[in-house]
Amino acid sequence: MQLEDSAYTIGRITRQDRQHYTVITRSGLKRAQLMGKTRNKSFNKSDLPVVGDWIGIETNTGADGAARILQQYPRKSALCRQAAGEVKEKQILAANIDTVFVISGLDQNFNVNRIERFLMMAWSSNLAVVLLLNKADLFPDHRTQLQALEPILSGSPVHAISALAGTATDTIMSYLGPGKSAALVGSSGVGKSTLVNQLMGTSLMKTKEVRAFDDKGRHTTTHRELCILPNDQGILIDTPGMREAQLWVEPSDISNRYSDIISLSAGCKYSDCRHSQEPRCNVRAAVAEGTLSQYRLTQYQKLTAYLI
Ligand SMILES: Nc1nc2c(ncn2[C@@H]2O[C@H](COP(=O)(O)OP(=O)(O)OP(=O)(O)O)[C@@H](O)[C@H]2O)c(=O)[nH]1
Ligand SMILES: [Zn+2]
Repeated sequence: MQLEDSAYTIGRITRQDRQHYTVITRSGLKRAQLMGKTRNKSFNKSDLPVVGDWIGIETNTGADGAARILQQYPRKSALCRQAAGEVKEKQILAANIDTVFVISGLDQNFNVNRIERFLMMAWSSNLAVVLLLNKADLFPDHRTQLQALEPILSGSPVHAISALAGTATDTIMSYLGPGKSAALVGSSGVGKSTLVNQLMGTSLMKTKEVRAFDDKGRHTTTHRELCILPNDQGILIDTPGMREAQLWVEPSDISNRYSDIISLSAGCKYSDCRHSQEPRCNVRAAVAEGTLSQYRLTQYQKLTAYLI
């Protein structure tokens, strides 16, 4: 790994527009660009730098003001999904994050299946997930929604919040802090921008020049964007509204998360047992005995259905 010297600066990508990047470095925000050579070298699109990645850029920028990206550091984690389009391809939504906040409205946006898909996207990326149910100011009684979610949460924490009323800050901050990064995902209109505005407070205005603003001067999510929260409270990566989470599931994701079911399945009569109708299924036997929950098995079966 090359260490920082006067010709070389380390930074973290805050924003990406195709091969153009904004990078936060010790000396402020810099523009950076991926060289054709690096682009072609990357066999998989998912190897290219994304928001949240740590990179090394040249300190002196070119005539166009953009520095060349010289190096990309290995990711400690990545939030993945299947890229939209015909080709089956992995897409990285955010790199080097500790937690995924899945945000849903308590209003007509509330949809258990959709929420479950977002949770599964985080689980299959091997990331901790926190579910935020927004617009609680409009739905002070949200017991029905919480009950409907009970089966799918698998122990993930859930919080009813109001981004608009500004009551969410303490909840969000309890998962963040110095050196911590989280990504915010959810469908359009659930309140992601409202929440980011709330958390960023006045410092949002300070970074105005690198943000997209709508005609009311609010922050709008048109790109994935890394926001540095004030007072060293951590980092939040905002993502544009997604209609649906298309999952990207690899065998290792399943074996990491469901090692108990995989061990149990060694005792099934058939080695390719799907643990649904097959006779002498050791996994269903564990459910019948109460040592494995039916929900956990159902989630496992749903995730395996997405295996690439
Ligand atoms: N009542 C209420 N309205 C909210 C709350 N949070 C957001 N809204 C409203 O919901 C609408 C959508 O909020 P946004 O923050 O733009 O949603 P978004 O998730 O960023 O949407 P995209 O940018 O399309 O992804 C706006 O009119 C907000 O004022 C809340 O806690 N309570
Ligand atoms: Zn079985």
